[in-house]
Amino acid sequence: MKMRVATLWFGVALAACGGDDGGDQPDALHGVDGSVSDAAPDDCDYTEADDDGNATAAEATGLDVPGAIKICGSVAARVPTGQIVDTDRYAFTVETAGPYLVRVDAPAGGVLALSAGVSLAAGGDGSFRNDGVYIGDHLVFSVALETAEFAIEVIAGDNAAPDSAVPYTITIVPDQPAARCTTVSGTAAYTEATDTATNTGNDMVEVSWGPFAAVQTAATTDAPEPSASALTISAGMSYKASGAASLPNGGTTDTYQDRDTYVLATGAQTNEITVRLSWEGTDADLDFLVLAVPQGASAPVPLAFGTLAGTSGPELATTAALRSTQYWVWVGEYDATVPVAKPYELTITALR
Ligand SMILES: [Ca+2]
Ligand SMILES: [Ca+2]
Ligand SMILES: [Ca+2]
Ligand SMILES: [Ca+2]
Repeated sequence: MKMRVATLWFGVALAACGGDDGGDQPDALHGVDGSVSDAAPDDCDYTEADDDGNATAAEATGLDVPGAIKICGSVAARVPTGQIVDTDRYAFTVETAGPYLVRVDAPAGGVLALSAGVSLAAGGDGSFRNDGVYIGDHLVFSVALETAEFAIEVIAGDNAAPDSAVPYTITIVPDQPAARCTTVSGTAAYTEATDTATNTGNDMVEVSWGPFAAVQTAATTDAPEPSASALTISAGMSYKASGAASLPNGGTTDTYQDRDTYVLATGAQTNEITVRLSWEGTDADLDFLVLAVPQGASAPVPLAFGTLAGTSGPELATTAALRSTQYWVWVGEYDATVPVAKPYELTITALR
């Protein structure tokens, strides 16, 4: 991970929450109506017990992985402080190092502005591991964890107190991201086609680290690859796209060389996607982002990061997504390496 730290994702929620009907939704967190119980399901391994205290001290759940964990909590109907309605932290122990898949389901959440992240329970610099943003009805992310005590932090934001508490469940299970998203043989569903002779035809986004920033290019001559039709992702299916980080490249305006942007679309039943970026050799550090399609000239909001620091692929990331919605997948070759022409392959799949 290139120096990313935990982020408050309210801007993401504003950009991404639209509901499955595709309509424009207000950006506020809305409490559920009275017909939805906020009682915890009875199959919880642990139930939130100290809502006031868990903003500062993680509740000790006594749970450990690789056994599956299910934590039940709720976003309190509290007047926000600095737009934060509720922060809930829970500690758990990792007995076996490896990748884990974290989900926060809040099907009654409506347009919750909610994020969750995993960090070392001890805190401090370098403790952050990964996070995800709530989109539609849940959030999901994969995270590699070492043997240690960790805390998962759920943050809910709004401009006013929700009408009522919003229940959620956190599940943490062992993950096999590479097996979930294996490469696809045969002809690619889409091949990069509009990068032009300068390799800047599809750049769209400049990405910098330290601190992280993603902004649209100043150029008005670039456009995303017209790949939405070929890359409409149905749940349970996998799709291949092929492209190349090529020379010449877009230069040193950011911390990447060639930058390539593709449009993908979720199918009517698809509410999360996994992206895999792979390449041959160990002489280039390729990264990708999944981005909400920006409105106008606004900065595109990243939903998932495939940005490990290293020249050995693949990069993998999983994110929640709205159904029947377009997103950008952006691929870049990181500046730290000597520029080389590097073909790559994207695999995009959906568990659900
Ligand atoms: Ca709390
Ligand atoms: Ca709470
Ligand atoms: Ca290219
Ligand atoms: Ca390009």
